[in-house]
Amino acid sequence: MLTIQFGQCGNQVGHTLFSKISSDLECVNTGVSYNANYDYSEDTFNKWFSGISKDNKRLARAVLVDTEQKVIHKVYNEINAPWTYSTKNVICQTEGGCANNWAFGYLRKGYELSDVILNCIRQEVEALDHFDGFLSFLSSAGGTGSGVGSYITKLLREEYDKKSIITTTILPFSFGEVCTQNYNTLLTLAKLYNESDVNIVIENEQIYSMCTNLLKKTSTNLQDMNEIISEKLLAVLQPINHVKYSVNSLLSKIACHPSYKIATIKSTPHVPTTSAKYEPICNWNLYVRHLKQTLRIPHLNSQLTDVELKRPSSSLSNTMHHAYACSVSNILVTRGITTQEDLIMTNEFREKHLYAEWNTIDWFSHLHQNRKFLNYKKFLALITNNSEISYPLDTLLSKAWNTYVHSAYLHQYKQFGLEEDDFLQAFAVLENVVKEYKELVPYVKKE
Ligand SMILES: Nc1nc2c(ncn2[C@@H]2O[C@H](COP(=O)(O)OP(=O)(O)OP(=O)(O)O)[C@@H](O)[C@H]2O)c(=O)[nH]1
Ligand SMILES: [Mg+2]
Repeated sequence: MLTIQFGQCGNQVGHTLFSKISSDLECVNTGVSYNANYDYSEDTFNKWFSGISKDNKRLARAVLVDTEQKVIHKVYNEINAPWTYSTKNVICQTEGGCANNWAFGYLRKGYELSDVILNCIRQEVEALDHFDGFLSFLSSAGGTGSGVGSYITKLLREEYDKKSIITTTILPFSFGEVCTQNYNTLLTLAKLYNESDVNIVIENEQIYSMCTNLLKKTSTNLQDMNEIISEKLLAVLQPINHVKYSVNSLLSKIACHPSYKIATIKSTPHVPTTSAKYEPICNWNLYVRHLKQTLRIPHLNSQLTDVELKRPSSSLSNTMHHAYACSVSNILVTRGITTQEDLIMTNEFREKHLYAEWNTIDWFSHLHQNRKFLNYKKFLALITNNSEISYPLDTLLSKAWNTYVHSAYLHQYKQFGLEEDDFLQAFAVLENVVKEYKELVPYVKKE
């Protein structure tokens, strides 16, 4: 795996992710034998790091890209960590960013930086015996992550047509950030839809609510949010027991149909670090049920509180008939020790009515790792490709369209050569994605 961090958000999220991987490697109480932990550590190292630096730190297999120095300076100069980046992989311009403008990033800066970035990527890839694919981080709202990130993804698709490209896109808060964020998000999601194999979408608003509701933070900052985002990603991406589990096999399962390539990750338990020691540990099946409930959708007349923002609890009734999102596919990843008295049952996720009617094989997989993840006795993540994504995308489309019909801010994009046709194409791509997801029909048992 080669990770690529674009822009402020991409670099900050990527940095937190590597710090978490490092903490995971250093956990002492792993719950497994010395040998099992050795294998896990070795797989982790090979997956994320390219070697050891002169001063004995792990070298992240990451390429850092930004059009301004501030953030890269900050992440690159963190000296107390047991890992670091290769200086040659830091690609950074000195002027002031892409001004929250996708066109500036895509058509100007992306083009300017592309040779340097691709050379750097080639060197990393050529040094590997076995190369799985790319994992990139970017936000859709600014100009660098969204524009340069989309441009480079397009070039990677051309050059590495057989390799997997997983993008992780952070969506902005719905109100109060920058006025061009909806255009940038529209253009990014539409471009990435064509170029990447799967786009893992993370909504900042959801992550913020998880911080306030579950971690009981009085004031939540980006770092707190990045910790949750990293835990979600790593719960899925860290090594799994016994299986030769590659990025490709994950992709083929989660994005098994070319019209549905957006995934989200639900995870549990997230607990305040201050009280982590005293938090009760539930049995596996309660957590599994909790994650299944995150797929519930509200009944017509009742507002459903988002289950991911609640603590797992046995009071969540399973007897009532709920409506569930229609999934293309789901993968459940569980991490921790199981016992005869506390086995993991996944029947609930195998129920056919949760899945699209055409999906008759391989709609659900369960992967497990005995070795504890970070310091969690048990940790679970559900990577899901389901119809619920149509709601935030629909909201985004109508906001972007409202601005577009008034021709607001369009001149900022036109000055870099982005035309109205390009906008209309992006609208068409994303509208089609929304339509496909809305039209998913769950399997119904025939009499
Ligand atoms: N979760 C999270 N979101 C972030 C972080 N930093 C910025 N964002 C979000 O990213 C969006 C802004 O994009 P940036 O990543 O700052 O922009 P950029 O890619 O550097 O592009 P320019 O600065 O315009 O060149 C907003 O929606 C922010 O909420 C972060 O560390 N974590
Ligand atoms: Mg920036």
